[in-house]
Amino acid sequence: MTPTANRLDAFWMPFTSNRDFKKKPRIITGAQGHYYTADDGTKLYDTFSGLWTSGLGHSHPKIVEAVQKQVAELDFCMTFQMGNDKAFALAERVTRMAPEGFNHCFFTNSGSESVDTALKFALGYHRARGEGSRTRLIGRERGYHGVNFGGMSVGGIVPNRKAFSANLIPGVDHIRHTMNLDKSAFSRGQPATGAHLADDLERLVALHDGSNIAAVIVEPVAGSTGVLPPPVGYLERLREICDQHGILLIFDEVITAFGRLGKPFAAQRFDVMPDIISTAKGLTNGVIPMGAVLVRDHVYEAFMQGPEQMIEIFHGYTYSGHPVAAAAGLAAMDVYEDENIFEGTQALEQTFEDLLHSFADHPHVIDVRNIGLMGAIEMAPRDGAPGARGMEAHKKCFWDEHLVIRNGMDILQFSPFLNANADEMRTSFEAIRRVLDSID
Ligand code: PXG
Repeated sequence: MTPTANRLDAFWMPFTSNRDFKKKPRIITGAQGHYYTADDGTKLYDTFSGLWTSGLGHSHPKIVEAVQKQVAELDFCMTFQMGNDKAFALAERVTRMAPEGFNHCFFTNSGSESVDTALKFALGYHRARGEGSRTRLIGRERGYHGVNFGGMSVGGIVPNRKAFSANLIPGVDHIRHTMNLDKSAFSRGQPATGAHLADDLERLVALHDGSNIAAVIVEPVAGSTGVLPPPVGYLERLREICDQHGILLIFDEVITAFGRLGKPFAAQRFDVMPDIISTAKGLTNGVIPMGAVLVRDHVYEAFMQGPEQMIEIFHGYTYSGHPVAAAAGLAAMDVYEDENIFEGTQALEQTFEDLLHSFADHPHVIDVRNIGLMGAIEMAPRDGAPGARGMEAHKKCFWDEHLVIRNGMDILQFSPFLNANADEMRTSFEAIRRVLDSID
C-alpha cells in the first residue's frame, strides 16, 4: 500500500461514501473568509458556510485571536464543582441574546449532545414537579436531531434509523412532516397551507393521553431533510396544543440559532416561544465544537429544589463550558453584535430567494424552498438511481466550478454566509446552473 492510500484509509469519514471518496478525494488544507483552499492550491467558494456552522466566514480574525489568547491563558479547567470565567460570560451573553425568559444555559460539545441534554431536561422537569408519568417524547417525520440514541429516536430520517431500529429508545412517537409538493411546491418562505398538520399532535394526545407526554421536539425550519419552512400558523398551533396538555415544546435550533433567519433565534423570527432550545454550530462559528441548551426560567427553577449541597442534575460532559470553546463563542457574539450581522442577513434574504427561485424553470428541478439564509433546490431523482444526480452535481461543482455545495441525495442545500457578498452569491448560482445544465 502506498503511503498516500494508507493515509486516506485510516480516517473512517462520517456521513461519507468512504470508498468512492478515497478514489478521488476532495481535500481542503485552508480556509479564509468565504473561500476554502484545496490541497492543490485551488480556491473554492463555500456556499454552505462550513456545515451550517461558519456564518461569519472562515478564520474570522477576532475569533482566531480570542482562541489563540485563551489557549495560552487557560487551556482547560473542569466545570464540575469549579468554573472558568469564560463559560459564565458566554452563558450570560447567549441568554441576553435569547428570547425573554431564557435566562439559563447548559453547555455541550455538539448538536447531538444538546438534543439529548434537552430531552433529559424535559423528562427531569416533569419528574421534579411530581409528574413522573410524563415520559413519552414526540418528534416529527423527516426531523434531524443528531445521531445519539435520543436524537436518533426522535429523529425521522429513515436511513439514519433503519440499522438501529430495534434499539431506538422506547416511548417515542412522531407527528407528520410538513412537506407537500402538490400544494406548496415553489413556495417563497413559509408555505401558506399546512398549519393543520400540527393537529396531528392531537392524535397522539388522544392515543396516549396528554398526561403521559413529556415533550415535543421539532426544528422550527427542518434543515437536513432539505429545508422545510413551517407552514404559516403551524408553530403557533403546536405551541397551543402543548400548552393545553402541559407538554414542553423544544425547538432544535442547531441550524437556525445565531442569525440564519436574520434574528438571533428562530423563536424570535416566528414569535413562538418554546420551553427549551438546543443549539450548537453558530455558537462558536464552528471554530471550536460547542453546543448550548437554553431553558426558560420555569424549567430551571423546577430543578433548583432540595438540599443545596446536592447536585441538581446528574448530567454533564467533561468539556461542558470548555474555556477555549467559550472564548471562541464570546468572540463570535462580539462579531454578531459589533458588525450588525443579523441586519446584513435580513438585507441579503431577498437576493438569495430570487437566485434560488430562478431555478424553478430548470428541467431537473421539482421544488425550490427557502427562508432566511436557508435554501434548497430539489431535483427529481434519476430512474433507479436516487441520489446520483445530486452527487454528480456536488462533484462537478467542486472540480469544474471550484464551488463547495452540499447535497442530501438529490436535494441541493444552501447556507450562504450571513455576511455574504451579493455578487459572489450571484456568481455561484450561475456556476450551479452551468452544472445542472451539463448533467443528465
Ligand atoms: N440538530 C439539528 C437540527 C442539526 O441540524 C444536529 C442536531 C446534530 O448536531 P451535531 O453537531 O451533533 O452534528 C444537527 C446537525 C446537513 C447536515 O447536511 C446537518 C447536520 C449534520 C450533518 C449534516 O444538513 N446538522
